[in-house]
Amino acid sequence: MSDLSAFPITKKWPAAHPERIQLYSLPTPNGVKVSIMLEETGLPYEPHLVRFDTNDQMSPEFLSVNPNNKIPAIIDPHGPDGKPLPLFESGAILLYLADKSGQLIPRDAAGRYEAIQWVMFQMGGIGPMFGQLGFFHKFAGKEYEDKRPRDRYVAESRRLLGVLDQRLEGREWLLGDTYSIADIATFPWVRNLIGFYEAAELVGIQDFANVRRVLAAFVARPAVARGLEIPKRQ
Ligand SMILES: N[C@@H](CCC(=O)N[C@@H](CS)C(=O)NCC(=O)O)C(=O)O
Repeated sequence: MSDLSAFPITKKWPAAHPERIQLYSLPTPNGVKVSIMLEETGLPYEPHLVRFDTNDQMSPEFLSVNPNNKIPAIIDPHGPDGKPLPLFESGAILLYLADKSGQLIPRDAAGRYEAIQWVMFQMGGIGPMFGQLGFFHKFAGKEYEDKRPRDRYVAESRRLLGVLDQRLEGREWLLGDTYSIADIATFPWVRNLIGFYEAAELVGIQDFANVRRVLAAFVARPAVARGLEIPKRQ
């Protein structure tokens, strides 16, 4: 039986199954990357809901695992050398779970770096830029009279969608025939941009047929459909 009692986060979110990976998350585009990955790989895990309406992400218990106060975070009770491993940053978690499960990342070195490259492209480009577009288009920033910040993020998001679209030309997934963590990192953000952020028209999503095709294939996967709803909102 694993003992996670040394982790303060387990006081606020007790582990009913401490031998399973503990997931602290909310179904946002960054959060669902990890629940989708866990559903795809079949690794046993226990999800815990981190509520933003009560600022759970700012609690000392959550900060003890992620000092950057952002979901998702995990604790793997059986990390490297059999010791518990706490981890934050969705890209790092995807890589870790791919290595742990031996799934969704190519085994050859060149393929592995190609996957990492596209995960980094999402983490450094798509996530931050689409996120800013959401702020200026849908949230508090939409009240700003000066539309230049919004327009900058629209232009940058369109540019990034163009890069993705070109990459997907003649390919089933970002790495070709192989579905991978690169797709799991990327497509929750594309879905969010045109769904929750209601920015489909603003970014001209019609111009990106390959992106739309792969997004449709992504959301049709049963593990993706399950992961998008985990942890359950209360
Ligand atoms: N680079 C981080 C970003 C995580 C992130 O921005 N999470 C958002 C939800 S999508 C969050 O927790 N926001 C809460 C806050 O900023 O207080 C990752 O990919 O894990």
